[in-house]
Amino acid sequence: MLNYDEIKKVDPEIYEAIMNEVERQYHNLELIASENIVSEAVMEAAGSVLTNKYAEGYPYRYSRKSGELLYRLYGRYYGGCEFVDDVERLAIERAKELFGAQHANVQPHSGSQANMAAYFTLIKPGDTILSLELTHGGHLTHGHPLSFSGKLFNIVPYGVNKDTEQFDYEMIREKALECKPDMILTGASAYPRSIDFKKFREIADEVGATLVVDMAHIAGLIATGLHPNPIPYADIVTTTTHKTLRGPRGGMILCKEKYAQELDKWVFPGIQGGPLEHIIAAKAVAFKEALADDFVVYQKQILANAQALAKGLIKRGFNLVSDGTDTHLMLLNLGSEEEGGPSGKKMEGSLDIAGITANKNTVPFDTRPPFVASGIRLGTPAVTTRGMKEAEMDIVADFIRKVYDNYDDEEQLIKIKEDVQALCAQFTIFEELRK
Ligand code: DSN
Repeated sequence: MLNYDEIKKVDPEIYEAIMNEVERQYHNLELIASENIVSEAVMEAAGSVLTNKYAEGYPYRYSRKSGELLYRLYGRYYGGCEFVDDVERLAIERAKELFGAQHANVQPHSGSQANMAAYFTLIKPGDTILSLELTHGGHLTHGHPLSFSGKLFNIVPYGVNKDTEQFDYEMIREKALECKPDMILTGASAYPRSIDFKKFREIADEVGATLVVDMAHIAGLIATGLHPNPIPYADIVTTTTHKTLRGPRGGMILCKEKYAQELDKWVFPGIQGGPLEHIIAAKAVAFKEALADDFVVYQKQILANAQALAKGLIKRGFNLVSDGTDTHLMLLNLGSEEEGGPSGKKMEGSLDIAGITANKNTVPFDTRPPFVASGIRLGTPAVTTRGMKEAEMDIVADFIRKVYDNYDDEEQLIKIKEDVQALCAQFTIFEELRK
């Protein structure tokens, strides 16, 4: 049972901030596509005594003679690791089972660190990466000039087709033939369509590149077979564990056995020091939940809700990038500055006043800068965890239309908030904490 009595006594200021966040999460409609609400079991593991333990190293090492994986042999730089070894081994085994991978490293503190370790395993500074442009749905670590990726590697971006706003594999192939990348990177933070990893593998093979897939957003869909699995095609797959996968905030890397030792060395000691064993325990719990039969029911509902929300928005006159979605997320295209109407930034602020949490996002070929942007990204993982279904998604689409129609009218936005909160109150969370 969740209980924050000790924090209340020891540090009332932090207690107050946490309780304010509890109320915010309870009352607001959470539509940020990369967020979710973890189970109490995941939270308990994340808040456990494992936070006290140093465990630099790994719970196993390879036999020099046979190359065979041997557990519990001199893998750590600290004593007393026998129980965190159990935790990390369980997380590794469950991750491998969940995605059908040969090797898993569950130590990356984040998706960014997972990506960094993956790149360093396959390529060296100065090498060329062909990756998805940020403004077309890519991620900062896929080559933005301010990220390590853009600073250390030669980045050649690919985008979506202007007409379909979807990947055009022939266009990507031509780009690859032109720039001869050392590595091709796919996966996205704001691409609503299914990705054909087989096609990416074929392109990589044709130009002699390695292939990395960042599946962070769609990991839950992949784990349940609702999106094609990149494992058979990619040299290395990276992910976060907290999005559709519904685990704690953190990262993970999956790869073929031939990269395992090099990759592990890049995570530790290459990039990180001591692993966060309490978070690794929470990852293990989340993986167990994801291996259970009802997780596929949850993921199917995420998709059904995304379809219902997209339909509700289109019905109310909105344009969606690529006209819809195959996944948990969609992008509202609010139009350019010349067309009038709110920017992504403005709409994000108006939604916030109405109790709806979402984020501004560039749309393909956006003419506004990323911090202003012409789109809003919406996702259904968190509302689905709360228990909402298709009927509620139509109501949510209606809220969003009302916010759009009144984006500059604070009084109206506050009225909409009352309805938003009434809907959220029907799908309770954190009951014990709020008593
Ligand atoms: N920042 C994450 C997202 O919102 O998609 C990606 O890491």
